[in-house]
Amino acid sequence: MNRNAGVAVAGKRDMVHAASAGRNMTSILTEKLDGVVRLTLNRPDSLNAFTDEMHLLLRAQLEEARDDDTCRAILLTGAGRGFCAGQDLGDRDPRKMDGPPDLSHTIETFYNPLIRLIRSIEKPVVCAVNGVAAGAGANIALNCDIVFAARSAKFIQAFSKIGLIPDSGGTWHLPRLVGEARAKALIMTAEPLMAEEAERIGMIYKCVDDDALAGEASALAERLAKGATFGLGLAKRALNASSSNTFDQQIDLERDLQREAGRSPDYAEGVTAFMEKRAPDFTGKP
Ligand code: LHQ
Repeated sequence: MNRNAGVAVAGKRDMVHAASAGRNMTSILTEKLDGVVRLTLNRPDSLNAFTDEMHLLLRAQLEEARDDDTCRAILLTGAGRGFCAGQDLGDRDPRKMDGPPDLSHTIETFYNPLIRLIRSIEKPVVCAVNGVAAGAGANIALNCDIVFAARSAKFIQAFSKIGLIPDSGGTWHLPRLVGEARAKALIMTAEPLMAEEAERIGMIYKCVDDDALAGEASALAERLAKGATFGLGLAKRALNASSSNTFDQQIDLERDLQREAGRSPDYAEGVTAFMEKRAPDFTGKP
């Protein structure tokens, strides 16, 4: 059993906000500390399975973090023993419907906007997978920039067990991250993949001991938040574009983005600090 209860926040909090999803339920916790906005999926009794309301709250919090100049990195994690079990199936139970559901509506309204948003935010998005990540929960994690997972966590492409195909970018990320052979097997068998193996095959950045997850993920997010975050955002833009660009298009894009990066105060500060043999003091400003 995973002993993590999400990523705990130590020290002084700049802001603590609990986004309420009604009926005394607080489905997204938002905390800001040292330039990092930490968003915690918080429906632990359902392993943080997504409701529509939770989607809207998470999206709103992400948009706020995106637009907040003092937020320079985002950390996503889950409360309790799971990270996220994907869609709350109780909310999409065909027995409660008049006819066959149109799941494309759910994807279009909730999952795709969330996935696109995370990918488009030009700030590092770190994910701390504190326990099981199943269905869309697994693929939302893989859509983040840097993924840590607790040793007890597992990733399950659970979709095939209920007759669905992977969504939330799973069919895009998985073959790129782990190769087509492994992607097909994970998708078709829905077998759990333990965090250690996920790291070994390159699906995630790092598997860490359960007790170390909160500290390691927070430390990296805080370190990135103090870094040259304007440049990190441009690097994310370049990486996002690389999969659909030709080599020539990509190196042209690198040229253009490097022009922007080179004009930033962080470049001036980085080189000055190097020459003066001192630590840089980056602002992340364009
Ligand atoms: C849940 C869920 C859950 C509700 C655990 N919903 N309650 C997009 C488009 C539109 C519709 C469909 O979906 C999608 C995207 C998707 O994400 S499809 C995939 C949906 N997710 C799944 O199929 C995973 C379902 N869950 C599981 O297979 C297991 O719960 C896993 C393997 C994640 C964890 O197993 P255990 O550790 O044995 O925990 P558990 O099964 O006992 O779950 C704990 C509780 O959480 C339990 O409630 P209870 O009241 O009995 O304690 C579950 O019912 C509830 N829960 N997942 N997705």
